[in-house]
Amino acid sequence: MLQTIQTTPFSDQKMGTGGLRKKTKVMMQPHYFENFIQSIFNTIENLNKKTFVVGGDGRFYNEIAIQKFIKMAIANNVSKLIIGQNGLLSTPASSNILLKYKTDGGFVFSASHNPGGINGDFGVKYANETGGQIPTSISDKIYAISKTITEFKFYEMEDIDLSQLRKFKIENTEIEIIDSVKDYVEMMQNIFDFEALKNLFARGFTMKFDAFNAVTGPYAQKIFEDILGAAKGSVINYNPLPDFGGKHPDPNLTYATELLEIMNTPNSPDFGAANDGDGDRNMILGRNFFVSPSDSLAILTDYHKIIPAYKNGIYGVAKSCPTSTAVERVAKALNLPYYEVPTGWKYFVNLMDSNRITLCGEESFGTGSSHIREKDGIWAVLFWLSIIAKTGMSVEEITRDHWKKYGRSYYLRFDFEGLETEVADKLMQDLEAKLPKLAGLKFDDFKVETAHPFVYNDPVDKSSTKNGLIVKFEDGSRIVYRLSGTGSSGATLRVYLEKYSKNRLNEAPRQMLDNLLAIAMEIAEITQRTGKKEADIVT
Ligand code: G16
Repeated sequence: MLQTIQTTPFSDQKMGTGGLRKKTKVMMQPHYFENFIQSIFNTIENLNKKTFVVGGDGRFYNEIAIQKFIKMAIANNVSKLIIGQNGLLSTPASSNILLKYKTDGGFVFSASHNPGGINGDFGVKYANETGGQIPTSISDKIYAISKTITEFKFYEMEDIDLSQLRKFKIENTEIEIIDSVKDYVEMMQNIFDFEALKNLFARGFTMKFDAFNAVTGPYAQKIFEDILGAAKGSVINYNPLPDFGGKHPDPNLTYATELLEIMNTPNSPDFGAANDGDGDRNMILGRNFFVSPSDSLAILTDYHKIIPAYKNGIYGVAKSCPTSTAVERVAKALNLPYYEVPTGWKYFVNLMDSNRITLCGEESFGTGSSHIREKDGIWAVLFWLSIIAKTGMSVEEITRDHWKKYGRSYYLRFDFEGLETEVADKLMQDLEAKLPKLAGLKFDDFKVETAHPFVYNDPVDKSSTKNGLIVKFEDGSRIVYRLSGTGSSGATLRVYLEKYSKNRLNEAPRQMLDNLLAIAMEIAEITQRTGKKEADIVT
């Protein structure tokens, strides 16, 4: 039965860098989710002609959110929904389906790498027909509507069984429940040389992939174990669970403890990797060896010609501003067009759509290419496995070889979490005001060359975005300050440090960056303003 339900607006439904992300309990408030979805629907014309892809990473509230979404889509007369079996779809799989079947948008219910459960986070990622997350112009519109919304449409009915692959119609809405994994696997088979990868595993190569009990388990088991022949048990924590089995599905040195323990033993597997909750982020490990995401992007770029999909060349490459400059050196050496964009995958999308770039990546463990319009965790793993299969080198050898050729960007990110929003905003404002006075100043051995906000002028849509503050030193070292856009409460200050060396290749990053960290703390008055003497998380 169709219902129009009266509601009152919420004031906090502004999307961040990864969609709308909130504490699960905030999302569970009566009408909170419904208001947001209706606000999106209200920005879309001719819903009766639109098809949307729908899925999630399996976290707590996923099932309820999907059922609500279906009922609202029917009530809003949406033409068709393509839904992942059991409500599961990784973000990259959703982007692929969205593009492959030429649909009008996609919804992934996930708070990405943030923890799940009733005391964790929940989120909505909304992509449009580009396959990527919507531009700011649209999210601003949705936010404006969410602040004045007075009613939403709902179709009262029994929940739908999402466990069977089938196609049916309710009122005017066609619903198709599809295999969540099949199209994604086909896409990967079209990009990589699966025969070469099968041979690698046939030769006894070993790996562990940690899916953190989130959405990538079924994708990873199918690809690595069933198709490529990796030993059973190569994929750990493969079962998507509502609370991720208590794990924090953030693939980095802080949270991937189980995998790190496995990889840091003398008899470890040859290769280790992890993906985040919704499968768009990746971490790459060798035996007792970590590859920084910035280096990973540079290395993949350098080796692109060995991958069938890129063997005839790539358009260009891009990184987000805080990502290290390693990839810039590769782009220069290979004579590739190179771009630096603000943090947020959506900024890469225009560059991909206009054939300016093929590969791109971010320090925040995201790497991808124009095969879809999101970053892609399993794609990055297959790319690394392909390099190993081709060169016969280990992860560590490949990375050290890269440093020998190009020099090394020592790189770390320091996160100061749980700050009061006003304190964090004021710190950034005051720092920005101070930047012009920093040029020419000397801190220890570091002389400031330039200090300015990062401003990006999009070459395609001509929009201008300011995000982050950069202090660059004469030796090429950089400090970048930025507030996170993916938190669910309070503010997180991120401080990104980079120091380049052509010859010193074997130092511990922390040692190389300690002086710079002290300078970064001093310039932004971090301790005085936040009370924190050190970062909460270092990655
Ligand atoms: C999202 C965006 C990424 C971006 C990240 C930044 O990632 O999709 O492009 O790098 O946020 O996070 P923050 O603003 O906290 O630094 P995800 O994986 O959370 O969707």
